[in-house]
Amino acid sequence: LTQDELKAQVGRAALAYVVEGEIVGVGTGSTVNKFIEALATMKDRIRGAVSSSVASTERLQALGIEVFDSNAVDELAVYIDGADEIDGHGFMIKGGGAALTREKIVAAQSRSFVCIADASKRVDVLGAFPLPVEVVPMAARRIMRQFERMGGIAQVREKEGLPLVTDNGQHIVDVSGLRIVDPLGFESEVNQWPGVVTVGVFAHQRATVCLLGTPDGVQTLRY
Ligand code: DER
Repeated sequence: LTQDELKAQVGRAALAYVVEGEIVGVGTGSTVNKFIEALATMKDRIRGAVSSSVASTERLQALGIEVFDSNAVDELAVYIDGADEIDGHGFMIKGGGAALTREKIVAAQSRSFVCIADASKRVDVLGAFPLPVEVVPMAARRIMRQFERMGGIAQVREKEGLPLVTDNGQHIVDVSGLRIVDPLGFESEVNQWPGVVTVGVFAHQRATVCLLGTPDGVQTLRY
């Protein structure tokens, strides 16, 4: 099975967690794109979606699925999203797709978080994937120094030679070389550095279920 087929496999498997007649929380990324394609097959049996990015909103709307503003709904039953890494507790590194802020917002208003990922995302300790951190541009340099003081290697994410600008008009710093042994503590610590918008550690908003695509089929991990 190619990685693309593994993503399609878990994208389809996630349909089982969508509550009919309700609004579903939808994340961002190539695995979520497979879920969105699958979701279109049941679009008449859901009310619509709350989206975590402009990119996902456009894909949902192109398939005839109504997208609601996050403020228009109370709690969502389920949020479906991918991850760059997920550990044995359901703690994740996210933000590879630069949508981490809105992803964490929609995850926070959802009662359950179903992570869909291919087996390559499963790790014991978070940090091999460069940690995305959304920052207010004027604070980038100081934040990068603070990560370097903890042994990280920080760089501003670029797109076509300029700093990438997120849906929220901010920049992203990617930090490699970290070994995050206490995701809850790390997320709380970095969250309160001045200028940090969102840190891509999802520990307080961890997954409740992970559908892991493996060559032997979909593994369901619960946390
Ligand atoms: O940016 C994100 O958080 C995405 O969900 C990312 O973590 C997963 O993207 P992928 O499904 O394209 O690997």
